[in-house]
Amino acid sequence: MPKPKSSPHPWLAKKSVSVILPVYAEDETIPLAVSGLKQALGPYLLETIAVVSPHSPPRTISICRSLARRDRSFHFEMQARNPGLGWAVRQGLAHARGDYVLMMDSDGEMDPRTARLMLQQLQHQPLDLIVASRWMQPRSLIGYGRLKYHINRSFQLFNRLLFGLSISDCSLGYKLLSRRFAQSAQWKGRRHEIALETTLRPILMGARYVQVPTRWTARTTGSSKNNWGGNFRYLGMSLRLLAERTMGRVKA
Ligand SMILES: Nc1nc2c(ncn2[C@@H]2O[C@H](COP(=O)(O)OP(=O)(O)OP(=O)(O)O)[C@@H](O)[C@H]2O)c(=O)[nH]1
Ligand SMILES: [Mg+2]
Repeated sequence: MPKPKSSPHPWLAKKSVSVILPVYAEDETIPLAVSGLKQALGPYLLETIAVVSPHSPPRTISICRSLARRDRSFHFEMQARNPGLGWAVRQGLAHARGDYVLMMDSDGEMDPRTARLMLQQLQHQPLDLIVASRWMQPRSLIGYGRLKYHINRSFQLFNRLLFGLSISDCSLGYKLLSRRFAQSAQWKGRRHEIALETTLRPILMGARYVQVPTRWTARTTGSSKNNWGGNFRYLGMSLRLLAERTMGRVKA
């Protein structure tokens, strides 16, 4: 497997990564995500934990089972608590064994090559969280609706001001987080707002963080499970975390 180009810092050389891949009614994008991440993470990849919704169609489940049969580092897990993406991500985080967990979607919208950029950040400084941002470079959102674009942009600004963040994207579910934070945080998100919580909560807990640029491309197969009402759950999560912080209840 290819090693990252520059030689790793001795500290980084010993680190391992568990990938958490939530899956609900996807098909050919799953093996593409798995192979893309294998290439990007190379020898640092310890395991991929696919947490599959039991409401997925049989084809999705059979693709994941067959990946698990062929590859010992690919673990198939049926999602135990339902419904909701948040439960799936939390299940994966709880079972991860690597020093870091990489969270990425399985629907083909995220670029697996960004995972290598995240790892490279660890060569220079000790970090707990590296988030992928769609807002660092122009034209990084392909196929994103105009209204969604403006709402998302305003929401990022809102959170930056609310929490004094130095990152431009706090709601994307694509990031590398140290297992220490992943398994000590008191996660509350049950649905898609988990994508926001897995960035904000560790930061409020004191995680050292940076961002790297990524490109997001709208899915060409399947459909999003995130409906418009779900946007209010993101707002609810921001307010919940603000309240927790104000009351000194964000446990480190
Ligand atoms: N296990 C599990 N996976 C889920 C669930 N809901 C969504 N997913 C997966 O989580 C990822 C993100 O879900 P999407 O519904 O595409 O949501 P999104 O990308 O945040 O929203 P959009 O920006 O609207 O596409 C995809 O890979 C889905 O297959 C769920 O309830 N359980
Ligand atoms: Mg999606």
